[in-house]
Amino acid sequence: MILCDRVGSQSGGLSYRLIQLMPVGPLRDFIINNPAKGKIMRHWKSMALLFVFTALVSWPMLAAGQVQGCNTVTFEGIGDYEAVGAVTDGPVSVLFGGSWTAIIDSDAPGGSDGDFAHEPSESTIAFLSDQASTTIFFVPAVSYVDFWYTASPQSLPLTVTAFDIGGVEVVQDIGSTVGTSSGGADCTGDPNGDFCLWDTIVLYSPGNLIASIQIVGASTFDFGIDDVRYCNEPPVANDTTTWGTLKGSYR
Ligand SMILES: [Ca+2]
Ligand SMILES: [Ca+2]
Ligand SMILES: [Ca+2]
Repeated sequence: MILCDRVGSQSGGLSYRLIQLMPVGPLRDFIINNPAKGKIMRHWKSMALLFVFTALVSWPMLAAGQVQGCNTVTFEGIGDYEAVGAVTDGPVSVLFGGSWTAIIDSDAPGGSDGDFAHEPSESTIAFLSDQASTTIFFVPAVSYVDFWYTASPQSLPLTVTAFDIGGVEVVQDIGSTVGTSSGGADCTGDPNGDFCLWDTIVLYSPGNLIASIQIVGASTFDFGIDDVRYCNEPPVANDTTTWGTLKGSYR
């Protein structure tokens, strides 16, 4: 609501009119509601940002086919307890809601109290510091998303749902692997870290329909994610031929 107030105070300026032009859906909600983006919007860069987002969302046929191969958000390089924010690598921007926060392993330089181990890409992962803004957007939309997660038993099952640009559910996956040694996972730290066992979530919806995803824990949000990979087509595995057999076999 911060951005909404600020935009409103501009008495119908260009930023406000651009937002109104965007299709109603989760991306529009993100720009309006995300506090981190609200700060950005106060500056002149907001104009360029809005033009890019509006163009990408308004011309999906143009955007489709621009993604070649896959890209991965590793969270490396983001500071301890810094908001993840927007990550652009190639033609797709991945926008993490303001609740997504980077955290560095306590065993690694720059880390403080990251209580995890054996992260897929050392030594930074992301977790939800609260539940205020938890959606992850892909602009433009993609066909395939996978990522690694580690979770406490209280957070399981993790329900991961993908939505199209209109907010309609397109595909869902469930994570049920206990990731903490204190919760019974057969793993140790590196040398420290209770969250030490990782498993994968895979979402596939042909036709570049995945515009956003939501990750919801059962009774808590005590989980972390790493290596969020996104593609226009499922990655080719070593000796598998369909995406359904990829899970747990291609990494
Ligand atoms: Ca560790
Ligand atoms: Ca580590
Ligand atoms: Ca990482």
